[in-house]
Amino acid sequence: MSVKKTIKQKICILGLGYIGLPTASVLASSGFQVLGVDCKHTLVDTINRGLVHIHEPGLHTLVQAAVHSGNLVARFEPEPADVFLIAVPTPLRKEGDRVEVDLGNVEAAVKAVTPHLQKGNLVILESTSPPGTLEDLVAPLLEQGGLKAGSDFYAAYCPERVLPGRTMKELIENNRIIGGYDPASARKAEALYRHFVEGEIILTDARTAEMVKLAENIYRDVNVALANELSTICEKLGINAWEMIRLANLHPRVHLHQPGPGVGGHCISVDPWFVISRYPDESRMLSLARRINDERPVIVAELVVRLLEGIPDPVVTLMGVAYKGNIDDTRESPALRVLDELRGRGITCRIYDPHVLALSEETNNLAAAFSSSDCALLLADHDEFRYLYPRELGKIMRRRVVVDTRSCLERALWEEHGFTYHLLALGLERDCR
Ligand code: SAJ
Repeated sequence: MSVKKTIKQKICILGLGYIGLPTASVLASSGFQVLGVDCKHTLVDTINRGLVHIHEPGLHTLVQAAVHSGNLVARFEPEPADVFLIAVPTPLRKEGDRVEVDLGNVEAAVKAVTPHLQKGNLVILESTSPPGTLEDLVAPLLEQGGLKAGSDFYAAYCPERVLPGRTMKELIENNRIIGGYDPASARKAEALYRHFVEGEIILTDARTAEMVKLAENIYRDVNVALANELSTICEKLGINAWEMIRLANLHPRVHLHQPGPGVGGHCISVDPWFVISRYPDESRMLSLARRINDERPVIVAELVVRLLEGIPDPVVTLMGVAYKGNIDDTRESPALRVLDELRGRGITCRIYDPHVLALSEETNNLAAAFSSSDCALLLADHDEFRYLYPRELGKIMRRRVVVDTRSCLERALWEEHGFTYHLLALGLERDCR
C-alpha cells in the first residue's frame, strides 16, 4: 500500500500496540493525519524513527512509509482531533480464583481524550471490552467534558478481528462490525472505515458489537476444548485423534478444531473471562472449556516426563515458545507453561525458536539448543520446523526422541533417521488401511 494524498482529517489513536500501530499505519497510508499516542517512551521514539516494536508481516514497511510521508507522528499525549480511536489493552486481573477485567487503560485513555473533545468529533473504542462498556463507561466519562453523546459527539465500538500473523491483510480485507452509540454514530464510523476496509461493513448497536467480538473467540476456545477432550478419549481408545478429526471434517456440517498443547495468545485464552467474570452461573460451558484448555500444558509435560523416565539429568529442547506458529508473540503461550512444568520437575530445558528472539539470543542457536538433548519437543508449528533435517539434529542430540504436539512434522522422515516419534493424542496406532 503506498501513501495516498492527504485527507484533511486528523485521527488520534491511543495505544500503539498490536492493533493500534497497524491501524495507525493503514490510516496514515490512506491519507489521514494520524497522531499515535502511547505512554511508553521507547515505543514512541522507535515509531518516530520509522521502526517497529512488533513483528508483523508488512507492518515495518508501512510504518516507515507513513512516518516518512509526515502522516504518522507518535507522542505521549493526545491533541485535539476529528476522530479519537482507542486501542489500549484490557488485561485480566487475577487474585486467587477471582478473575476480573481491568478496564483501567480504557478509563485512562477516555479521560485523556475528554479535555480535547469537540462538537462533531467521533470517538471509537476498539479494545476488547465487556458488553456495555461504550454505553456505561466510555460515553459517561466523555460527557463529563460537557458534551452529550449522540447529539454533540459520535461514539462507536468497532471490534478488531484480525489474526496475528495476517494483521495487515485482514485489517483491510476482513468484514467489519460497527456498533454505534446511536445509528448516526455507526454511520459516521462506517464512513471512516470505508477509506481502507475492502470487506463488508455491518452496522449494529454497541452492546451487540461488544458481544460479537467475545462470542467469536469463545466459539473458538470451546471448540478447541472439544477437540482436546475428544483427543484424550481417542488416546484411551487407541485411536489417532488427528486422523479421526480429519475424517469427521469431511462431513459438510462438521468443523472440528485441532487438539494441541493448549490455547494461548492475548485473545482466545483471555476473552471468555470477559463473560465468565460477570456471568459465572450462566457460563458453565465457557468455564469448563477454559479448564480443559488450561490443563493441556500439564498433559504435555507429563507425557515428556514419562518418556524420559530413568534418564539421568534429562535435557529437553522446546521447539517454539510462541503461542502458535509463525509469530513472535509469547503472550499466554502454552509452551511457556510447559517450560515451567518441566523445570518444576527438575528437567533442564533449552529453547529453539527462530521467531521469538526477545527471550534470549540463544533461542536462534540451533546447535546450542539441540546439542546433548534427550528430547525435541515441538510446541509451536513454525514453518521452519518442517524443513529441519533430523539426520543432522540426531548427530548432536544425546537421544533421538521427538514429541510433536501439533502434528506438524513428517513422521517417516524423522523415523528414517533413527528418531522415536511421539505424536500428542495418537493413542496406540492401528493401521487398518
Ligand atoms: N488453537 C488450537 N487448535 C485450533 C486452533 C487454535 O489449539 O484448532 C490454539 C492456537 O495454537 C493458539 C490459540 O488456540 O494457541 C489461539 O490461536 P488462533 O489462531 O485460534 O487465534 P488468535 O488468538 O491468534 O486470534 C484470534 C482470532 N479469532 C478468531 O479466529 C475467532 C482473531 O481473528 C482475533 O482477531 C484475535 O483472536 C483477537 O484479537 O481477538
